[in-house]
Amino acid sequence: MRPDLFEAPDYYNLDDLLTEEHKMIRDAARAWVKRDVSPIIEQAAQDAKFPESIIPGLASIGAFGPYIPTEYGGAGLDQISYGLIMQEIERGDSGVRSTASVQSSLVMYPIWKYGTEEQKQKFLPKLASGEFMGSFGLTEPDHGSNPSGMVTRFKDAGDHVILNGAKLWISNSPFCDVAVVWAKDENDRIHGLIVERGMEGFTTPETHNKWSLRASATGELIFQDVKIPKSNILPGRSGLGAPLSCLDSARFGIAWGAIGAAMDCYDTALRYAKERIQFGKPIAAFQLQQKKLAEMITEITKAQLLAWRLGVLREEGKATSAQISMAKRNNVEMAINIAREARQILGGMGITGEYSIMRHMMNLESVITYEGTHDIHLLITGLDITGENAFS
Ligand code: TGC
Ligand code: FAD
Repeated sequence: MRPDLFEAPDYYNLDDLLTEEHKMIRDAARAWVKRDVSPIIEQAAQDAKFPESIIPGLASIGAFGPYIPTEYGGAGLDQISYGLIMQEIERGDSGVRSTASVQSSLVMYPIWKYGTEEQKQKFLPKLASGEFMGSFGLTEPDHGSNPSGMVTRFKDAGDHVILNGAKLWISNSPFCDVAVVWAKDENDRIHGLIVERGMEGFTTPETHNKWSLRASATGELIFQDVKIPKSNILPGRSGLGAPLSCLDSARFGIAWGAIGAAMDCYDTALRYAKERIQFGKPIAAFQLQQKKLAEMITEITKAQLLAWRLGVLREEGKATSAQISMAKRNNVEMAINIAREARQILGGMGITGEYSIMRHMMNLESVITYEGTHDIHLLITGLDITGENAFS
């Protein structure tokens, strides 16, 4: 891959809306991605291998638990800082952002929100430092968009419970130390359980042959009569709302992250268009290419404004789940469209690993599907504005 020459677009001077601290955090994440992610990420994607060497770096920029209080090892930052960190990481690669999203919003968040003090002390500092890596098991082979139908179950057995079932499409599963798993009790009520590697009957086979998120490890979580101490059940909330509240936090991060992928594609295409000569002039001089680039920067700017406003609302505790859905849906679609257009601007070069665009484009096919598909987010908005439930 070529040297990373990324320069972030800021067409509407959105930096003016950020504090000095926001900019400092953003710039530190940006510098780390340029130094430690860009040089290795193409090879990692080609090899379909998560680059575990970047785990300490992710921890050092505050990507593991940006908004988790410092007393538990988190960075104690606000929601805009969290968003900016996700934006910068996904500028490098959506798979790396996935690892950070899962660790922060889907593992640390539920332990922090719904765990006991003992669970928080035991797991959060190690997850924040990257000593422990986590995964989140909601999706099952037969229950993706409809997690309420899950069949993974546990039974009371005195001082412990016995867990049986399987989760599919689980980011970080092949190397996770702990998994926050959602399962039904004997009364059909959903609870979160902390499953630890080494527990007998717990296995995490990797899913191979993905054409998307190749630098992120995806796999299964399989439970065959796994004995889980009752002290590993999250007591603070039960029901589907518990995992869905974690998704709110992760979807918020994706709404910002997708902007990073789009910015990288736009910046690459703009630079290429100015340098590539055809018919005696730079292709940037042709109206057809200008249309593509002008539309890209317009869509990126709109997405930046949406994400920033959502960050303010979330910080004030006012953001609704439906508002988060809208931003996730809009910004991921924006990014995937930009990746496709940017790929065309590079012509044949666009399909190679010399440039990041095709990798972003393939990654975004997962991003538009996980954390609620594009369709599901549209239906969430539909329900919110009409009051009519079109899911089932
Ligand atoms: P529904 O009846 O609407 O809701 C059940 C209960 O949950 C409450 N609720 C929420 N609570 C918090 N946050 C939200 N976003 C919530 N949405 C709903 C709701 O109020 C209700 O509470 P209560 O107290 O009345 O019981 O549930 P439903 O079964 O009709 O489903 C609704 C639907 C389809 C929107 C939901 O199931 C959904 O979002 N499906 C998509 C599944 C999904 O997003 N899976 C993601 C798996 S994790 C992942 O993909 C990680 S990718 C790795 C990475 O991030 O990088
Ligand atoms: P389905 O639910 O079977 O959907 C198939 C199609 O039907 C979609 O187009 C969908 O939009 C449509 N559809 C479904 N229901 C409706 C409806 N009511 N109305 C209209 N259309 C509908 N999950 C986790 O729990 N943890 C993870 O860490 C995780 N990581 C992932 C990593 C990757 C790379 C991928 C690809 C997925 C990951 N997922 C994870 C799972 C992800 O959340 C699911 O793939 C997603 O929720 C969709 O579920 P599904 O794939 O079963 O598709």
